[in-house]
Amino acid sequence: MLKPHVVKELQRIVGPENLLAAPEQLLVYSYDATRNEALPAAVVRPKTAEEISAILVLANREKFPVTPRGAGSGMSGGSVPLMGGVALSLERMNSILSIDEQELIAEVEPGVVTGDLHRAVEKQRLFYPPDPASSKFCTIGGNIAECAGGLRAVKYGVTRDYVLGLEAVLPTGEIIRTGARTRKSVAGYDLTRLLIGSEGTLAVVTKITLKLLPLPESVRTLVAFFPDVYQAAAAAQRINAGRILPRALEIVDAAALRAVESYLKEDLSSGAGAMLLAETDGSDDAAMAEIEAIADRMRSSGAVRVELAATEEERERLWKARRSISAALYALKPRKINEDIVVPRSRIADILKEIDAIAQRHGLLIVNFGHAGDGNLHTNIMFDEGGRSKADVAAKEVLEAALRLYGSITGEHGIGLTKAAYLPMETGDAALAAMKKIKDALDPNHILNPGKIFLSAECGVRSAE
Ligand code: 2HG
Ligand code: ZN
Repeated sequence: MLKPHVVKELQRIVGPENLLAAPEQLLVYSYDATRNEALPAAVVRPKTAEEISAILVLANREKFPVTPRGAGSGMSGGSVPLMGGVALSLERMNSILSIDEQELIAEVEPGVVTGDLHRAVEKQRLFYPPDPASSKFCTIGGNIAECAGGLRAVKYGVTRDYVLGLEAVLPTGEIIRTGARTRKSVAGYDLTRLLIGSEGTLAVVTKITLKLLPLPESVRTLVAFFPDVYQAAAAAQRINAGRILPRALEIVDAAALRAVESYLKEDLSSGAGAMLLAETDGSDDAAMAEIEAIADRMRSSGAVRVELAATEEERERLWKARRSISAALYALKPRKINEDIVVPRSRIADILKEIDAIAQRHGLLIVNFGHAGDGNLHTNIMFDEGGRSKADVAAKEVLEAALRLYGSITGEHGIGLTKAAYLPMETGDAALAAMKKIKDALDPNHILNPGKIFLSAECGVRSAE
């Protein structure tokens, strides 16, 4: 509960119509794609950095938590208002402020839907490469908070590689500008990179300067089916090592294929044991030559069927299937823990074997799909209601296996609340302590997104009143 004078003050800052407190409204802002949930005491929908600054100054004075929120499509609980308090929705800050064709930059507000930005810049034959599978509904602000990766990271990198500068409000209310509007700048510490991927714990980002590229002239897409996921992984590894650079290289195992086929009610694979989806881009000739080279490698690596998408509709159909897997898996079991481990790209088959052993040992269904081009696998541990504890043990073993192979516990979804207990396994104590010092320095009262990244007991979070 917030004290009445706090509610009044919040109403004054954002306008009464932008403070929501009805139970059904609170519910809408209580969860994300992990299905974790916690009710905020109120939701505020500010329009400007100045309003956000005033909210955060008030939060420090009155000691209530503030949890920033984009579209709520996150996969690690980052926007769940774990400690109650105020959910700060950036939905009204959703303008594409400018697209500068001379400088190849765009300036946007955090609430812009990523797919809308894609379309807007593509109209001007420009290209914003980061493309999370959720691009239809996720927002740029959330992408920045988690440093989203997505389908084109293998060639083009992740969100952080396209952010030149930010405007952000620090937890104590100061409005800062980081980075520059130029391609180069090394003026002082790189606060832009510090804030990207900080999961809404160090600042609320209010404006983003993005680097754009020229839109590639041509795109070619192919799908290949394999008898099993190990052959698909071996083919992906050969492509990764083969001096060709697709812009996407996705792997999908048999269980994920079956799930998405029944979800979309279409037969993509004629019962195949795994699928690889590859895409190239560039000039007409280059995109075609590269996709043919990839098709050759798929065939010689045991693909039973290799098909080039002949039309834009066919291409769309393939990507729709890929983007639907996350939702489709709920058809297999009512609950899942979805991981986004990363391993060196030459170790994909090795990690799949380890995961298979973990699944066998615990008698669990574990589904794998994801970004084979960058070694970032979505390992989904499926379970029935009541089966959580076994799934948690298996999840920890999956993360340990990734680390043993010199990988990482998260490639693009972030630590949030779902992986907070495991972060020390990857960072070690000294690096974790350094991260906590940064948090303490910028957010001395721990009002901004408490309970995320660090286990709440460790970071001394105060709970909501
Ligand atoms: C994807 O690549 C998303 O589809 C979601 O990152 C992954 O649900 C998942 O495990
Ligand atoms: Zn992904």
